Amino acid sequence: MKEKEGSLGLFQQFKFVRVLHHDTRAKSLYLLGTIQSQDAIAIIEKTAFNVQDDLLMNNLVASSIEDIRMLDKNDVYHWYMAVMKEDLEKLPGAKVSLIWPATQTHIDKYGKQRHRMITETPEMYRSVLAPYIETMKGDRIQWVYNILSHKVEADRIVYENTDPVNGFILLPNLKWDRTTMDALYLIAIVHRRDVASIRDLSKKHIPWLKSVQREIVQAVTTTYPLTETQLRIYVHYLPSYYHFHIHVTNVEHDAGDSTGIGKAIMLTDVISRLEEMSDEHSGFAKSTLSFFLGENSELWKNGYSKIYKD
Ligand code: M7G
Repeated sequence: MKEKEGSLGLFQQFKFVRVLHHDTRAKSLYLLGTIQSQDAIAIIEKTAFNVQDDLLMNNLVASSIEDIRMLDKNDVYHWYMAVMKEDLEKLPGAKVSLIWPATQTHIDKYGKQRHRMITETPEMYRSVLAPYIETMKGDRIQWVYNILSHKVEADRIVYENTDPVNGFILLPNLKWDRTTMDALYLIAIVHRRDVASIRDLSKKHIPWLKSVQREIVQAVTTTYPLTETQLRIYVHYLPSYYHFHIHVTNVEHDAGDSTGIGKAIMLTDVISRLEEMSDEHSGFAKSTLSFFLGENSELWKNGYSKIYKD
């Protein structure tokens, strides 16, 4: 195993404990282990084909299949198992992520679990979610502050508007391999710290949201070979991290639950819902919002399960 940037040591120390989840459709594996007696999560996923690579597309079979064995054939149908060529720079076979030290919230998030649909009224938001959000600030979003202060990932920034109120940083999501254009996945993290989720958005934020959307489109379309209509720009409710951020993916990318109903809301829909609100002071704090929630989460176990009681 070869590793760059000095993190090989961490993987070598990973002691397997149990499989948290095996997603056969996304071809990814979530493992719980320990490193130096602290919990660690390793996420291993097979990479998508890089269809932008001309060489690969010109002769996919000759250039990328190293070995092949026929399983069977029937009429015009032939099927095989194959060994694909791999190369760490141009054709990496897998993307691996490590969360260490991992908290119980991380373990709950990545473990296989059943889900519930929550219909959250403004009152439920105030009594259950708002106090929970307070516990999810600080250390839990240190990675966000590290990005905003250019401490880490600074060389990856695609675009930045440095204004402390209206500005944001656009950079690759850690889920993107930074190569496969069909799987493009960026994230825009706002500089202001007074918006934890869409619940904090009201009509006064409309001009700001519109300018953020405009700047994202401008930055992405000038940096990558994509047009505005090839982008899916959306937010999560519920997000995992309570500092306002916007997801930007290639519309072709299947981001699984991330784009699912009950979690993803298009930014343009957020803006137009705000525009339709009649009262100048109204916003999402007064809306009823529905979302799905994992049964392993604290928010279900110590929050919404007590309200639903079923
Ligand atoms: P979310 O809606 O709060 O969470 O989005 P979820 O989509 O995981 O439910 C946060 C997004 O930020 C996710 O898509 C993460 O993949 C991405 N992300 C998380 N971390 C810890 C990092 C990081 O350190 N760097 C970058 N670039 N992206 C991250």
